[in-house]
Formats: sequence, C-alpha cells, structure tokens
Amino acid sequence: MRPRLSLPKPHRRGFLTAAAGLLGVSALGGCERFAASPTGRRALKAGEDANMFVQRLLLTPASLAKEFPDSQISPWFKPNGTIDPPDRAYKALAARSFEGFKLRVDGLVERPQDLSLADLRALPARTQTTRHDCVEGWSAIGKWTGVPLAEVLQRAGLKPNARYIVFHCADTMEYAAADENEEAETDKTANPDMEARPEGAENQASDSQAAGSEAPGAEAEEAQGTPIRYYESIDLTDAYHPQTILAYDLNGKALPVSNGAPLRLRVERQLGYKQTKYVMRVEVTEALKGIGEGGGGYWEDRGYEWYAGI
Ligand SMILES: Nc1nc2c(c(=O)[nH]1)N[C@H]1C(S)=C(S)[C@@H](COP(=O)(O)O)O[C@H]1N2
Ligand SMILES: [Mo]
Repeated sequence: MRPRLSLPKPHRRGFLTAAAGLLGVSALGGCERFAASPTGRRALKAGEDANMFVQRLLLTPASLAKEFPDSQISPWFKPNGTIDPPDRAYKALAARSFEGFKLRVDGLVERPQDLSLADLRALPARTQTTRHDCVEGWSAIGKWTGVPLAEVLQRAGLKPNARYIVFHCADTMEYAAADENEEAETDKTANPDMEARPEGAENQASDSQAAGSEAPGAEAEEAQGTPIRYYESIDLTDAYHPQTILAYDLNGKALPVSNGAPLRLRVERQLGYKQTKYVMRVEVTEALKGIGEGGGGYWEDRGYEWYAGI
C-alpha cells in the first residue's frame, strides 16, 4: 500500500521557504500588519499547514496498530507468564473483587494520584480490538477497554524532566538473594526461554493452587528473599499514543485474573511482554537506570529488547 501522506512537492517546498523568509521580514515590519495583508495570511496559513504536516507525520494511520472486527476475536485469550499472582497483598485485593484497589501514580508528577477502579472507569474510555503477539510465537486477538494512559498522566501532570513511564506490578517473579553477591548477579543473565521461569517462582499458579491457594504469609515471603515483581517501562511517545491504554475490560467483561486483573497495560505496537499485567503503580522517571537492573523491564534485564516493536 502506498503511504497516504507524500512529501511536499518541490514547488511547495519553495513556497514554504519563501513564506518563512517573508515571516522573518515581517518581524521587523510588524506582525499584525503582515498578518492583515493578503500575502501574510497566505504565508501564515502555509506555516499552519507545515506544522500540521509535521504533526500528522508523527501520527499517520500506519503508526496505529491494526484493529480488527469483533468477528475475529479469539474465543480464548491464552494467559501467559504469571496467571495468578501468589502475593499476599494481591490475593487480599482479589478476594474482595479489587474493591480496595488504588492505582498509584507518582514520581515526576505535579499531583500524585491514587485512583480506584471507579475513578478509572469514570475517565474517558477507549475500546480497541487488537492482536497480541508473544515472543514465544503465539498470538491472540482481544477487545480491550480501558482509560488512555494519556488521560491518567494529564491528571497527574508531568514535570518537565519526565521521560519514561514505569509500571510496577503485583506479581513476584523470583526472590533476590538476601545478600547481593556475585552468584546472584550471574543468575540474572539473559534467559533465552521465557517459559523457563527461575526456580522457586516457576509455575506460580499451580504452586499456590497446590498449596490450597493460600498465599504465604509476610514472614514466609520475606524468608525467601526480596521479591522481584514484574516491571516494565515505555517512553513518552508510546505513553501518549492513542492506543496506549490501561485496560480493565477484556471482550466486554471485567479483566480476568489470568489476563491481568484489575488493570493491565496495552501498548499495541509492541510485543507481549510489554503488555504489563497486574499494574499497581505508574511511576514517572527521568531515566531507567534506577529501575531493576536498568534495562527497563523484568525481561529486558534478562536479555530482551526494551523497544519490542512488532
Ligand atoms: N505482571 C506481568 N505482566 C506480564 C507478564 C507477567 O508474567 N507478569 N507476562 C507478559 C507476557 S510474556 C505476555 S505474552 C503477556 C501475556 O498476557 P496474557 O496473560 O493476557 O495473555 O503478559 C505480559 N505481561
Ligand atoms: Mo510473552
């Protein structure tokens, strides 16, 4: 398919240059007088067109992930990674249908937020039916409804040095050794197989189910070391993309626990592991170096790409 936007024709480029020159001259002669003249109006209009052209380049239809008709929705959206967080705090929230859930929004923001699900549902919503692609080689099409991340960030107000949005999750992936020794470091090298979970965190769902779905107490959790919970990050371009949402519904129903209840990120132009489930906290930062090992995400710190473009 040919791109819908083409570069300006040479003669139009020439006109823009001439218009810019005129605008420069007009600064000396008085802007108002210039704007009132027929030439001035034309030149200003050209400036506006050029501005719109540049803005639209950043947001062409091609930059939107494909959206599908409802008829193509997968009958089952395969859950992957953590499917039932074993963490005590999460279990307590889930037991009460996430009634006490509050999404924390903090870091480099003017107004830190604590948003309940009712708060989030009261904000403008977006629904999109998209295809999820996991690096493991499977895909599923789901219809997501949620609040655009931009809406949440706008409420919080970003500070000028804000560069990244970090998502902190409820689910423990593994426990860090109590003393940060060399051995622990070498354990954190790239894991070529995402399904090969670290010992101890492996197959959390069945572990906790086998244990009568009783999550370990705080002491038991601590005894295993410091929990490393799933984390991810995106830049501001993706954060403000219209299809970047914090989803609370899947296929018209409240998100199931297995797919990330009560809230999960959809950042549609990237791979599955960026689609952060069980989001508890959105932190705005200037850099990624203080987050985990500095790679920007749990799997990034184990060798995966930070920008996981599809
Ligand atoms: N919190 C959290 N988010 C996560 C994961 C996880 O283990 N924990 N797995 C990731 C991976 S690899 C994929 S493919 C998708 C799976 O989403 P699904 O369970 O809705 O299919 O979630 C991503 N987000
Ligand atoms: Mo994945």
